[in-house]
Amino acid sequence: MIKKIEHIGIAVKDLTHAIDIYEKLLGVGSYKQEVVITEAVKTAFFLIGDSKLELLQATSPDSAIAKFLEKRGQGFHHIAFEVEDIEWEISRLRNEGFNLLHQTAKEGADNKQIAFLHPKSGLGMLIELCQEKN
Ligand code: CMX
Repeated sequence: MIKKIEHIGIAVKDLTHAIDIYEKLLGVGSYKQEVVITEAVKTAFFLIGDSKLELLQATSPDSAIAKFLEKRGQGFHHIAFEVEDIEWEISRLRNEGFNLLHQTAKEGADNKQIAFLHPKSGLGMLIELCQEKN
């Protein structure tokens, strides 16, 4: 079951500068900053009510975020849905014909197991599935 929109990911060139802008915009500080080695990103999270924003800066030139910035520039990168059982959801979506970039869940930021769908499967939107780790 898909429970809710967990966060929206925004690709940025300079995380420190982006944190400064979003702190001013939202009137709250980032509650967590984390380097995710497996995704080659540095992230910062904001909580506004029940909603989260994730700012993402690339940590290597071949990171997904570096390629995205090169092709499309800064801005909306992905939408993440929180799911009850990520392996079950991966299998359900694969059976429905969606193109899963990960056939099994992997470690993500903010204490999550994650998997992505190809943007062509999401009508031009990159979609992340995530589940809180126990
Ligand atoms: N949203 C929408 N479209 C996107 C996209 C995005 N975030 N990223 C790439 N695309 C588009 C490309 O522009 C390209 O479009 P065209 O065919 O029209 O040119 C198309 O998707 C396919 O691109 P590609 O060249 O085949 O693949 P890329 O090398 O650009 O990689 C993707 C795209 C989605 C496969 C890769 O970015 C990926 O594996 N992403 C999942 C992992 C990830 O994004 N990690 C960072 C976030 C981690 C975190 O949240 O902590």
